[in-house]
Amino acid sequence: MNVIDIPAIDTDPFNAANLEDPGTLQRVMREAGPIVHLTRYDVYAMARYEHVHSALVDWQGFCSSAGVGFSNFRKEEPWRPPSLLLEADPPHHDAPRAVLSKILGPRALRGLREQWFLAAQELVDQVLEEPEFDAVPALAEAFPLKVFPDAVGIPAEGRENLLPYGDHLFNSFGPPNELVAKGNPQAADLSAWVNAQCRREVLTPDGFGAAIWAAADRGDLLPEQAPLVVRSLLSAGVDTTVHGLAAVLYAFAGHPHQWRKLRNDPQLARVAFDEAVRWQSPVQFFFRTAEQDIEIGGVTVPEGKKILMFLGAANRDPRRWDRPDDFDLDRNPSGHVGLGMGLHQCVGQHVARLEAEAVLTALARRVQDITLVGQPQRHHNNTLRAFASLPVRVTHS
Ligand code: HEM
Ligand code: OVM
Repeated sequence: MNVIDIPAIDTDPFNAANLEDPGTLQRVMREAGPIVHLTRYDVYAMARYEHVHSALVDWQGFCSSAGVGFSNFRKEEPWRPPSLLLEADPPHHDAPRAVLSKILGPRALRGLREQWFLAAQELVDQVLEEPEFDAVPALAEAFPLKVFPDAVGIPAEGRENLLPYGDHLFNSFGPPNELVAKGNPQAADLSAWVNAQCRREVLTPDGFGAAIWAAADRGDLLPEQAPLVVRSLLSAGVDTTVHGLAAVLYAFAGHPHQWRKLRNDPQLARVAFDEAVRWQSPVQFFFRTAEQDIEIGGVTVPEGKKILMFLGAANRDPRRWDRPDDFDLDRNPSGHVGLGMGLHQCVGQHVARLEAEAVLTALARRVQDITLVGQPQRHHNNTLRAFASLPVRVTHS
């Protein structure tokens, strides 16, 4: 089989209708075959769990160093210096990855647990003073912004730049459409601010940022790598958890029976977070680039071509998941690809889970019912399945 035999799909995954509701396109792409050709952009795409999973673990065939967005760094100048983690292959990927894995690992996070649980209780107590509120600003944004920048160790000033920077960065992994154009005028200023927060002098001595610089002192990183590794935290660590938390709050607001399960057994908080990440897939896709001509499901993708890996579609593939569209705490969501898989699997996942666990535990203590009192509003982003607003009403003790 050659290119002309690969199912062709002309739909734009990045148009407003598909960003608003990607379910139909996800199904069409899964049903069309193991790999499809998105003719509008001349890129390939995979949407079935089996194939997305195998490509994610095959870093030699499907490389990241040409960028994990639409733009091919071998042909186009990247808009910012490439990430030493996300946009790198072994052997360059190895040292930065080893450093961050340790700094963000479960053992290292033990020291933050108590603090973050207290911060979540405080925030929840304050939010519950009103019976109705918008859970996006009040919880999904407020909690990560309350704990994460402090944990990295950046100064208080300018933190309002974090979400706009992430929003533009995640848009920039898509094609150069109007969402990217809308962010372009601010991109240089936001980037300059973020880069300035990665300098050793501005970071507090006890945070993740200082730990990265200490790794450079030990020789685990080159000194010039340290600021870029700090930048990865500020790039990937905020918007993702905001929309991850929004996803789990949205899930519970629409599934009162599942909320009762969590209340009866708050230990389910972690499963709930992973199930929400599977169900919503806050990061919808990343690209890879074919390192050589590569065979997938009987067809050949030519060397150098970009391949979109539709994490959100794989996470709802009925070939892999029973009743994939149900949010259900009784299922085992492990193996979902919402945090990636293989070498690049989210190095911040323990941070994300700890944030979610803190917020859900604090809510489960006090909230009997959480229900939507208006239509949730989506925020359109080329990569993120994001929320602008989640109006909820709660009854609580
Ligand atoms: C990698 C999603 C939270 C930092 C990834 C990848 C995904 C992902 C899908 C894989 C990228 C690939 O395979 O190309 C998410 C989601 C999150 C989340 C859905 C929250 C719900 C975080 C947090 C941090 C973080 C809190 C930082 C503290 C990173 C970094 C990478 C990464 C640095 C690159 C790792 C590498 O290439 O080795 N994340 N992430 N993420 N994530 Fe996360
Ligand atoms: C990075 C980075 C940026 C965005 C996302 C991400 C989801 C990583 O700069 O390393 O992972």
